[in-house]
Amino acid sequence: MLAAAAMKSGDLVGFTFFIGTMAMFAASVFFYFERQVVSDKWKTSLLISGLITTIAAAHYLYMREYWCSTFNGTNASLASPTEFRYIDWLLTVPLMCVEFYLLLKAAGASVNMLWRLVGYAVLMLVAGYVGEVSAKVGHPIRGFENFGWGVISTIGWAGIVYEIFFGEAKQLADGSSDANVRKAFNLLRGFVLIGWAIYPIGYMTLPGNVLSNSVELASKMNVIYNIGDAVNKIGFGLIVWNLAKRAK
Ligand SMILES: *C/C=C(C)/C=C/C=C(C)/C=C/C1=C(C)CCCC1(C)C
Repeated sequence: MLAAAAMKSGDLVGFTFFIGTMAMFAASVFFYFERQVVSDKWKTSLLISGLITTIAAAHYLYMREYWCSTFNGTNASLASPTEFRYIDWLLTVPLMCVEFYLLLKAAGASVNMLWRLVGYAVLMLVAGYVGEVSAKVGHPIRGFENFGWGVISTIGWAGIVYEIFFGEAKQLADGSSDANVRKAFNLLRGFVLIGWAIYPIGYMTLPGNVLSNSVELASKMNVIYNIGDAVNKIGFGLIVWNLAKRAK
């Protein structure tokens, strides 16, 4: 069933779904193999890196199928694989929170901190999902509604940013005696601040939102999301891998 949808020529978005699938698979293989040779201390972290890209790879197979089978030849298809996208994120973003927890565990990270991060992530994603669906139904205030849910979602993201730039996570990292941990923490939180900002830009291209040109395009948004996923999921994993490689 997965192989049924051929990519039609001119489908640039479908192309990015294909590349995304392969990049996520390749990154997964890399993280699993490298996990064998790093110090025991970071094996769980590398396993999580691999799970993040594997979950994404599986969802990309479905999203690619969905996209390619509904593509109408003009790149103006409205059929965005919203459900697969958000199920993927609902699994992988909490796992990224787990990466922060594992990184700071030796410095004293509490399970409470992990739950706070996961709670913010769930708020961010549930509000984003509702907002994206509201952009599809086509009632007169949908742009307003879509924008409003985007604002609520941003509060969740801001919670995570607060936690790692000012909250408990930051304090723990500052207190860590391991310079490699401090460095990895700084890089990972840079991804959350800058890399994750790619997603709201994609969201704002939805019909009625601020970057929309009022044409019904789901294609721009999906290209932006696909770039965001490649940067953030593989980038996050590589930082954890680099940390694990340096550890004695
Ligand atoms: C691997 C997937 C990741 C790292 C996904 C991250 C997603 C976001 C940071 C999404 C954020 C959003 C907003 C901040 C506002 C608009 C709605 C969202 C869900 C696109």
